[in-house]
Amino acid sequence: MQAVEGATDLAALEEARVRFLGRKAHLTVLLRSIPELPAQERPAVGRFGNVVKKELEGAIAARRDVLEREELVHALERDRIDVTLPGRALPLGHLHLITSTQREIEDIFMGMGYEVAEGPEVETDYYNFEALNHPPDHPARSLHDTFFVNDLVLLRTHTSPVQVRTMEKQQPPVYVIVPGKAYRRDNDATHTPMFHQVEGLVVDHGITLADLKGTLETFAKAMFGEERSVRLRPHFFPFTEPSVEVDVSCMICEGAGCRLCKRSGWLEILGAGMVDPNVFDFVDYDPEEYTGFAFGMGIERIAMLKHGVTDLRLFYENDLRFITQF
Ligand code: 2U9
Repeated sequence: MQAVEGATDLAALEEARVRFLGRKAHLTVLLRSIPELPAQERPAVGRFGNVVKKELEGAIAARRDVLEREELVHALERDRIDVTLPGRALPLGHLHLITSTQREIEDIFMGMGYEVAEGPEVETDYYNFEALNHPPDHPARSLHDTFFVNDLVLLRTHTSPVQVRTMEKQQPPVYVIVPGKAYRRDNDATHTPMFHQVEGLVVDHGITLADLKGTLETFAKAMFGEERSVRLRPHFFPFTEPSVEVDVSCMICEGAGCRLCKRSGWLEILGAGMVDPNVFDFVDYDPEEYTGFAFGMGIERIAMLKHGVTDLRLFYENDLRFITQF
């Protein structure tokens, strides 16, 4: 009983059990030898031996109970988990700079009341060129500049077909911007075969070039800072007349002249113009009643100017060292 009560762990208790109740224990040997005893001694020895055995077994079971409980308490103490500790942060992705720039541009124009429209990237010659006043021999229509699927089907070279489709579906007023992918057979340091554009179209009563300039100045200030101003330079596009290229005052040198703006103080950010009346004829808008302006910008170029990215290819290499900076 002393050995059982004095056992301080389960291993010591098991040792005591083997010693006093195991196959070679005195008591076990004694009980096994009962048949060999004189007949009149057998009942007393048997009874006494079994009482001792029961008592020992009871004491061992009780002690095991106590020791197992103690062991559980220790284990719980040892393995305690602090559930209030913060978890390990999972690596979280984010929008690509092209996508976030596109959304930023969309937000600025939505703030001016524009709707966002989208359309197919695989287009017909009619929507991509003909309805946009490109003559049959325009160089953009050549196999050299455009990805053709067949004679009449192609990858859109700009998002302008969506504006044509929008005008076919609704009457003025139109205030719409069109973000999306465009495709051209170009591949060098400043051109990729696929790129992103946001174009805009406004058609309403009495729209003038002054509305165009005011709108684009509002955009340039929202995108590049309130201190910016814009200037228009004459240009040519088949779908607008007059046409302009639009510059924003350089955000690095504030117009003084630096390396980024090639000493001019100005950076080209987009093209624009008043919608050519021929384009209205294609969609059955009356050019005597309505006027409109349109503009187009490359999202990659806007993102590069705003964030000082110097190589266009970085946008498409998926190098996390670049992507995660934005
Ligand atoms: C309709 C009528 C007119 C869209 C326009 C531009 C000027 C322009 C370029 C900017 C850089 C393309 O991404 S870029 O290479 N775009 O300069 N785009 S006006 O004019 C339209 C469009 C649709 C019905």
